[in-house]
Formats: sequence, structure tokens, C-alpha cells
Amino acid sequence: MSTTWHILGAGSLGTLWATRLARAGVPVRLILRDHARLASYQAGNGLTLVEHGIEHTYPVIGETPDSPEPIQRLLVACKAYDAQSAIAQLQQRLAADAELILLQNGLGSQDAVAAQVPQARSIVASSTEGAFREGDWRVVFAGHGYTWLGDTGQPTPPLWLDDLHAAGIPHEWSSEILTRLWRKLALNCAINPLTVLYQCRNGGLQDHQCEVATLCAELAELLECCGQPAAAQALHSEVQRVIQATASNYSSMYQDVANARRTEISYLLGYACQAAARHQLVLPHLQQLQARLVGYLRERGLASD
Ligand code: NAD
Ligand code: KPL
Repeated sequence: MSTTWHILGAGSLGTLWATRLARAGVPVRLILRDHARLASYQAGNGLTLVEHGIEHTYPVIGETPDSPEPIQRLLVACKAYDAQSAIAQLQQRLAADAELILLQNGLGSQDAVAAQVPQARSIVASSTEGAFREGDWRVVFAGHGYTWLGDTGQPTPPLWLDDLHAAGIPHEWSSEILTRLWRKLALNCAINPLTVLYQCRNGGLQDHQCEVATLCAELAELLECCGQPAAAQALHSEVQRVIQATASNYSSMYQDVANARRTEISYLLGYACQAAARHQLVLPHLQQLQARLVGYLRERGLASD
């Protein structure tokens, strides 16, 4: 019997992973916030994944953080700002040689979690898959993509990548996972805040090409300074390519703001500006962008951290 995957967070990505693992016969348990959420979940039939318009429901077992069973493998599928408090609730349950798979976007939360549970192996992920919630316990698989996984402290890939293979989760073990995370952070910093400030789809940034180019130049300087030259390579052309390829999409940050949800700004632009300050690097446009975004969020009564 293979090791159980505990999945923390029944949101978009947590459900996307839980349903595909369950479909492949891999043992999965879903950790819900509290007894009220568990009762609501248990009143239904399980988790539903909608793919190409066809839906399937999987009766994944749910539990609360205070369940007694030890956790050997934990997929952390909450937002970056929830990761530390979510792990704190589970700390007592983590086996001595537990493995954590961290799906959070941006940078900062992964190091914070790893420091919180130094006995565990923390594997970080960067994903281009896309999913959104259509209601409680129901997720739409919106964008097929890829997930890169890696461990900056230990290059050996874990054996459970076979589970991902069986589940049809496209993935690759990467020895350059930090480069991937930095590159994605830079892309998100060049695109997402501007889509919020200009209230536009990604393609709308074609009307703001100078601003995008200036930000890319500053972000590339930051990446070089942070020891990530590979992530800096041809950043501007990659950003232009993504803007074109996703022209009709609203960025994830745009959608968070439109739905009055907290953004992951602190783990994207906030992290970038802090890194610049640590290196005494003056990046005026990036800093101004952060100030504009924080102001925009505050004016609308939204969290700006
Ligand atoms: P989401 O908001 O849909 O889901 C997060 C879930 O975690 C929510 O259901 C929330 O209630 C739950 N949660 C938070 N704290 C918890 C706790 N203490 N105990 C139990 N549950 C808890 O978020 P998402 O869209 O799945 O994103 C997760 C991460 O993946 C983010 O960092 C996001 O940027 C990244 N990501 C998402 C996508 C996507 O398409 N959705 C793609 C790539 C990366
Ligand atoms: O990842 C994205 C997001 O919306 O968060 C893209 C499409 C790359 C835009 O930055």
C-alpha cells in the first residue's frame, strides 16, 4: 500500500491534485479547516473535478487538523499567506521524516515553512496548471500545464513521483527549481499588478509596452543581483510572449481583487522589493509599482499585505 497523501486545502489546486490522485487509486485524505467545514463536506458526495465539461466526483476522505493519525506526506495547497499558520496546526502530527510539497506561488512562504519544520523534507513546486472553484467542493480544470518540483537541499528525486505519473499529473523533477520560482515571480510582478491598476486583461498591457519593458529591465537587474542570472535571461521577450498567449485572460491577482480576496502581493512584488532593499539596489519603477498597488488595495478596503 503506498503512503497516504494528506492534502491541506480543498481549494482549486488542492482539489485538482486530490481528485487526480484518488482517480489513480492513490490513498488521499483531505484536511479541512474545522469541524464545520468537515460537516459541510461530508453532507455531499466528495470532491468534483470538471474537465473538458465532463464532471466526476471522488469520495475522498475528509478530516480536521486535530485528527490523531500521523502525517508522512503533506501537500500544502493553501495560499502563501496561510501556509505558516496551517503548518503550525499540523506540527504535532508530522512524522519525524515527513515530506512536505509546497505549491505556493511567489517566494518567501517556502523558506518560512521549511524553517518552521526543519525535521521535514520540504519540496517546492512551481506550476503552470490552472484551476478555479465553481462552488464548494467543485473545481474546474481550466488550464493544462506542468508542475516542476525540486528540493534545494537534496537533489535526489523522491520515489513518489511515480504516484504523480500514475495520476496523470504532468511533472518534472528540477535541479533548478529556485530559478523557476524566481522566473515565475518576475513574470507575475511584470504582469499582474499592472492588470489590477489598469483594470484590464493580460492583453490590455499591449497598450502599456514602455512600462512593461522598464519593469522587466529592473526585474532582470534584481534577478542578476540575487544570483539568478538564468531567470533574468530574455525576461522581457518571455513577458511579451505570455501577455500575447494569455491576452484574453484576467491575471490571478486581477481575479483576487475583483472578488475582494486577499492577494499574494507580499510573496510577489513585496518579496521582490524586499530583496532589492537587502541588496541596496534602487529600482524606482518596481518600488513605485508596489506603492501604487498597496494604495489601490487600501482605497478599496482590501488587505495590502
Ligand atoms: P484557493 O484559495 O482556491 O485554495 C486554498 C484553500 O486552502 C482554501 O480552500 C482555504 O480554505 C484552504 N486553507 C487555508 N488555510 C487552511 C487551513 N489552515 N486548514 C485547511 N485549509 C486551509 O487557492 P489556490 O488557487 O488553490 O492556490 C493555492 C496556491 O497555489 C497559491 O499560492 C496559488 O498562487 C498557487 N497556484 C494556484 C493556481 C490555480 O490555478 N489556482 C495555479 C498555480 C499556482
Ligand atoms: O501566472 C499568471 C497569473 O495570472 O498569475 C500569468 C498568466 C503568467 C500572468 O502573470
